Amino acid sequence: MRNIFLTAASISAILLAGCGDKETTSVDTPSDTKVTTVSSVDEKNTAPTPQEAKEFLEAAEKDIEELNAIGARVYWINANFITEDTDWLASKVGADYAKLATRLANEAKRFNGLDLPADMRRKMDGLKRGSEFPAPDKEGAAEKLSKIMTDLNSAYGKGKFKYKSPDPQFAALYENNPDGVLSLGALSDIIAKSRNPEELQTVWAGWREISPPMKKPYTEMVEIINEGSQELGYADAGMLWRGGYDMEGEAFAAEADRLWAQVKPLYDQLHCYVRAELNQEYGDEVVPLDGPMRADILGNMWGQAWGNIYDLVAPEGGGEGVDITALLEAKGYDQKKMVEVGEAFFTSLGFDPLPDTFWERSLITKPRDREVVCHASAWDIDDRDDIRIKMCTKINGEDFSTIHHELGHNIYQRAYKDQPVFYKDGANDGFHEAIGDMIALSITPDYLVEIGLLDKDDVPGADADTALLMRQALDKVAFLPFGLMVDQWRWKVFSGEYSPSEYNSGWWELREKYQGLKPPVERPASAFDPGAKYHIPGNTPYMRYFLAHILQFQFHKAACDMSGYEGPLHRCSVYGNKEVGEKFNAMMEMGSSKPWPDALEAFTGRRDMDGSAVLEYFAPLMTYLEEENKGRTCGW
Ligand code: X8Z
Ligand code: ZN
Repeated sequence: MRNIFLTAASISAILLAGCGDKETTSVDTPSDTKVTTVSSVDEKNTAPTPQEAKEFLEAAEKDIEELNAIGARVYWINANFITEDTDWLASKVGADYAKLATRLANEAKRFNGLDLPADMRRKMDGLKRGSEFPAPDKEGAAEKLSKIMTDLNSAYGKGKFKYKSPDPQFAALYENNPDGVLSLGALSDIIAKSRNPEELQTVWAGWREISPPMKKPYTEMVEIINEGSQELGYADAGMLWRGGYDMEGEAFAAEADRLWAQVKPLYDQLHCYVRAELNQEYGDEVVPLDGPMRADILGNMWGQAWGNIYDLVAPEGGGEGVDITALLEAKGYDQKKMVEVGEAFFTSLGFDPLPDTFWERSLITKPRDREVVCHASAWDIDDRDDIRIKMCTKINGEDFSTIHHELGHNIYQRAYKDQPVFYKDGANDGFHEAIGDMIALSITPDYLVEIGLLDKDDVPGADADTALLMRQALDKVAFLPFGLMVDQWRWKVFSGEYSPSEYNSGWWELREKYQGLKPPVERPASAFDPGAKYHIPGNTPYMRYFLAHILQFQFHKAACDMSGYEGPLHRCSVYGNKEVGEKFNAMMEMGSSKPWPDALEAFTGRRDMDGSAVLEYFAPLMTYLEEENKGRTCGW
């Protein structure tokens, strides 16, 4: 995906691939008093006219489109073939983006006092926000920033750790790889499937050996983008990021806290239950019942989604739920078939099939012979129809969901392709992340029967609801505090509340506070554990995923209501419902042309983000968890 995106709605559109989408324009216009740059337009020193504003926006749009045409392709090639040369190219084009964003932000300020039509004002405000990673307007700053960002991204993509597992279940990881140098995909397989705490700890700590060298450049990057943000009129880069939600930055931070408070009781119950179950598996030494859990025993490299330990925490006597990995294997699915089935969901809603170029140009399996950024992403190369995904897909349930996630980005990108480049973006960045996830919530047992993955006789009855919900909660509920804490950390880094010497301890302070997790082993002084999570070196803001984990349930509920469905939300699938598809498209084709509450209202009828659909979806599980946790001391 992108490395650098300019926030100016459009600019970002450019570069960003689905995994990252840029933010929308903002009504939270910073004051211009701190701007030091004198643009060429300013030099004219004449009062601008609406006609000049119109011409400026037209020229800006053209400049952005021209750079996008090159930038998107350069980033694509860099992410698909990481070499010295493609890094050089990406770094060069990133600097061009940074300079363009800075220039346009400064020039747009000339029109501040002008009474403009709302649409033109929105575009101007978007341009004035510059980019999420703004370079200060001084010689060499854009180049330096872009090189740091490119190098961080590529360093993560090339990360490896040498580890030879004695466990025969991992023998396949060493075929054609006798040295045992493992990349993230293989290390993640071990974290997902090993039940040996020593092995888990070794692999967990081993992956984190990739990131200490990132700390110095990351620190330099923070200084540069803070300076750039100050020139744009923000106190620091965190204020700039929080200002991207059609409301004051302070109000947005409060919104995030409010949403978390709504869903936290559900997380607390899940944490309590999972800790008790893992205690039974591993004993008091590994999982003490009165403190945070070890982050390496939850089936995921970052402890952000826990579905891979379902077998350890499955509710007793509640049926098995549905194991999608087993179904995919049983029916002989390959990566292409998984993507085709994802596509078919969208076409069932009335969306056009993916273009031939999607199939010709996407990357859906991990290449053996070159370095690629494996972290899944979706791309919009020409701002129109050349949409693609890039994903080192594994044949399992987790990646089946991720395919829907990525296709959601592509479908959104195509839906807003007729918007001006300024508005080729999600209503807010959480919307972009929520589209495909909302579709994946419709992967119910009945739906699986309809597409031939599950036999009719194997549809679990109502007695399996707890099991079905447990599987979902392990991924979706467990994610919520992680989704929140990543940018709580970055905001504190940007504001200086965490100094470089506190980067790692601050990370763990928040991991414990929000997730109730701790490292399995004391962290060395050199550790930079945030750097071992893609979005930190990949420089992708993360609050979007927290918002998406709220919004996708809001969308799902609205869609189910629309379809006239009356049963429990977790059994609802809107597969094949054209009315839902039409309304979904109406929201998406707005892009970021209107404040996000307008888009939310277009689909759900309400204007605020709200966690009550999450609570409704998981209500039967909450009852179960509370019952199971009776007599236990919860919390950490
Ligand atoms: O990064 C992603 C997507 C691409 S936008 C695969 N996600 C976050 C992550 O992996 O950390 C989706 C869920 C959260
Ligand atoms: Zn995404």
